[in-house]
Amino acid sequence: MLDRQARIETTLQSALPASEIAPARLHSAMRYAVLGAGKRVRPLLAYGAGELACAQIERVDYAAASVELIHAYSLVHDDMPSMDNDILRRGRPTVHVEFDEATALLVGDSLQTLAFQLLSERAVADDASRQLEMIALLARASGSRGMAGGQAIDLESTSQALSVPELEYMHIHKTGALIRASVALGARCGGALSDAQLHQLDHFGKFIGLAFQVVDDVLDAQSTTATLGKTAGKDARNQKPTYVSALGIERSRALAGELRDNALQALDWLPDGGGHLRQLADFIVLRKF
Ligand code: GRG
Repeated sequence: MLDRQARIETTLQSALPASEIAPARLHSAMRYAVLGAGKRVRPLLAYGAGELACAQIERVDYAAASVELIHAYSLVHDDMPSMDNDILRRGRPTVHVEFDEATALLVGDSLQTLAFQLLSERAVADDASRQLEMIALLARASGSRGMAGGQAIDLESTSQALSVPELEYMHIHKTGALIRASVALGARCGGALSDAQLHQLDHFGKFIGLAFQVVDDVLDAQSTTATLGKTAGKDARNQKPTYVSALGIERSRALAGELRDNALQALDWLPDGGGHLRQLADFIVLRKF
């Protein structure tokens, strides 16, 4: 993990425009939003899937970076006053606090387009049609039928008691779609997996994406702001429907374990039993921040 985290840091460093390049304030803010913090879960998943597909790691670098850029953009916009209105992210002031709101908006826009620039300009796949498939995959996962749509449902759901299937629907989109896309993109950087294996890997991505969010809900309820590096206890304060509000802590933890088990079962069909993805599934479910 440390090796891959260092790799993605280097890739992101070089992909982001230097702070001195005009417009310097925007570029500084983009670098502030992306570099030096974050668990890099999505890139780690892309590297894990790329390994199974025997992908050249240089290809996975850019696919992984594109997903992390989309993730970073979503955090910047999510923290803004018109959405979650938060002042702390990754242990630091949020982008609109450190810079200003207009800059934060532009940071999100620019990170999103940089993601698609990387995925289209760099050689990330065996051929052009596979590369186009990857671009479409990331677009679908990020847009109104994926992450942004999930965020819209989240915003509409404040103060409402959602059922577990409704929560699942929201989270599969808001958080799950990009995690699932990370696995799918990494796997498409190489050519070693059959369609059936890609399908199994997609099951893994779907289950682990949902498990990630269930754990996130538990951490928000149980952990501290210092440990998380973001404001804890926010869901209850903002009357957000979560797995914890629907099921309680213990049943939410049990659900995360079941989702992890389902994810691991899907990996049984893959080379090396899924390799590092097995350990990443444990990291996602057992993490403390
Ligand atoms: C604004 C279009 C738009 C979408 C926002 C993902 C999202 C949608 C908002 C983030 C809000 C949030 C806290 C969601 C819970 C799950 C989540 C994405 C947590 C943060 O991800 P981590 O834990 O963060 O991977 P780091 O900082 O480690 O990268």
